[in-house]
Amino acid sequence: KTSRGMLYPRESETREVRSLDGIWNFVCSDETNPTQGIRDKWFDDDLSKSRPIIPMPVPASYNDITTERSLRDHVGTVWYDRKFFVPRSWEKDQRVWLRFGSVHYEAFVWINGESAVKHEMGHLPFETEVTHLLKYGAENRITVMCDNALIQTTVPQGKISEVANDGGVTIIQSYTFDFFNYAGIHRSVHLYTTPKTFIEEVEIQTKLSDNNSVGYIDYSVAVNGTAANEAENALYVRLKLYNREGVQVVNTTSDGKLEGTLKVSNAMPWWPYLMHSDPGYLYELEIQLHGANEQLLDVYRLKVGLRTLSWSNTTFQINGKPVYFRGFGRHEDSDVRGKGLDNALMVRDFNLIKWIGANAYRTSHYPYSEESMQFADQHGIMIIDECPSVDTENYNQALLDKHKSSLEQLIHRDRNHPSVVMWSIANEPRTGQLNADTYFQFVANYTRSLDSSRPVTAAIATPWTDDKAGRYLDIISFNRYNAWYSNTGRMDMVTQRVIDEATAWNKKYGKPVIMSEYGADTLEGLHLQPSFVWSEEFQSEVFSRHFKAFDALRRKKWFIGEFVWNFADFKTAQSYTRVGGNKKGVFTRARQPKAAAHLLRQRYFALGREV
Ligand code: GCB
Repeated sequence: KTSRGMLYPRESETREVRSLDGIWNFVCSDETNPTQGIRDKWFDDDLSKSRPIIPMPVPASYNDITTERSLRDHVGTVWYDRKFFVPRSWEKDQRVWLRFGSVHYEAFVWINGESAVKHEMGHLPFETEVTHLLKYGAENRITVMCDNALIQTTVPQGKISEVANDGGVTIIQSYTFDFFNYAGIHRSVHLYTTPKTFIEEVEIQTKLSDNNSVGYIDYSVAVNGTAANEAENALYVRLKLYNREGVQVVNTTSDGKLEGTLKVSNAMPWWPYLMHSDPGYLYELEIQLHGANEQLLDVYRLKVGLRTLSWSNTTFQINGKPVYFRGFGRHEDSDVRGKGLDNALMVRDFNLIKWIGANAYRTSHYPYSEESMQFADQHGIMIIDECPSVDTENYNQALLDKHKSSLEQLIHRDRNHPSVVMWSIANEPRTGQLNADTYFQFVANYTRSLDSSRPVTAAIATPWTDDKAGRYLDIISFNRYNAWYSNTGRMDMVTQRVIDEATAWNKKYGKPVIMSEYGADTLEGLHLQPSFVWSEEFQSEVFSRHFKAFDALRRKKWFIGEFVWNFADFKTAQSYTRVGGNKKGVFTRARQPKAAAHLLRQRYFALGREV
């Protein structure tokens, strides 16, 4: 089943948006009795009526807000609620929608005690119409139950077990992926209105003429609501395109159809950062929905970047020019708020990305906020957009269905972003396992059936000799930790091994190759000369040894990118290999540079200037 709607909530002449962000009431359920709240109908009344509540910020992960280990490590359900008013004016000729940017992992939502929506999967938005559930000109209550349990058929997978502890038994959540399983209401909660008949979906595809002087925007609009059913033929759209200076460059109507192509002369192409003096150029597309008698029904605006993607067995091109990716794997992660959306952090991160001269990142290992995707569009940062499948194993049909659903939701959400240049269908799946072959054939083909305008990749760590998934990909990405997980400390065993492995992947599949992860854990301020694991010297030296390999590889056209692991230090589950988390960041968790950042900056700017 494909999702519908999900346009980013934006105000317009016909739409209002209200945020429900703020401090909510919060209750943590008993781990051994996770369904108690459902049985006892906690959604029927204020959570604060019968039990002690803690104040909880939204958006934020709940794990690191209090000082309690039990909440940080909680497994199972937690509850949130809050009150809000809905103006009387929303009762007439409107629909009201409730939209969550993301809740990890599973969400159940009630409005005034009535079930409103359920959603499974973190990092992806969901919404529902709540027109009929609201009290207008009055106070309302929203209740959310969130469940963070990961099992073998969730994306990502995890395992739950009962283990004896000092006093009895305890529930343990285990997972193999290397980042903390933060949970809660991670992104903004919005109420927004649309007219009764409204623009439900907008899909665009852009391309440029051969000399990049003319842009084309294929658009298709889906309409829903009363008039859509009654008089579909009377509906049409008027499209106006404005350039960045606000000058209207196209104004056209669709004559009874809801799709067509706009032609933009003297086009300003969307270019990646440092590839042009004016990267990230965006137009604004205004979509007006008109009904019978030319009545204006709805207006929605969308940023559009004009660019062409093309790829072959040897290259990847934007607007006809070969692209070499230089960037990072990242995480949405920071002190206190965990994976909660934070505008200050997001803007700081983009400033650092530009400071260091990167032109790309991969949204390892799940979809990032819509706000950050918009920011990447604006700044010309290319995104390899990854679904939440990480460390996939024990392939089964239920898992496949959910994996496909995660891609459907991701592509549905992100297909209009010029910054998104590739889909990553998994990180480090166990692609040596027998069933991996057909499993990834299904996943890759499904992805192409949803969007054939972008290449498909996956970040693979299985040795190339054993891998069974690469033949279904357009671009091969591989993760490898020379001098860290293999041949620890051996600086003399990096360069040739990187060259050999990249070459072997290319030989095996005949596709372009990216090194999507390499790096070393580095404790800021630890200095050891000659370099020694965990020191700043070590990280810098590991980088330089890789740079040598990349420079040799770049002479072959098929080697198209290098991504450091990781942009910044981040939290993980507790383990003896992690000192306060994964420290492979080029920046600290507080977003300050380590020594290697300065080295990387020299390289990334030099690479950026070459094009
Ligand atoms: C990997 C994973 C990444 C880990 C990294 C590491 O291969 O893709 O999630 O954090 O290695 O540092 O171990």
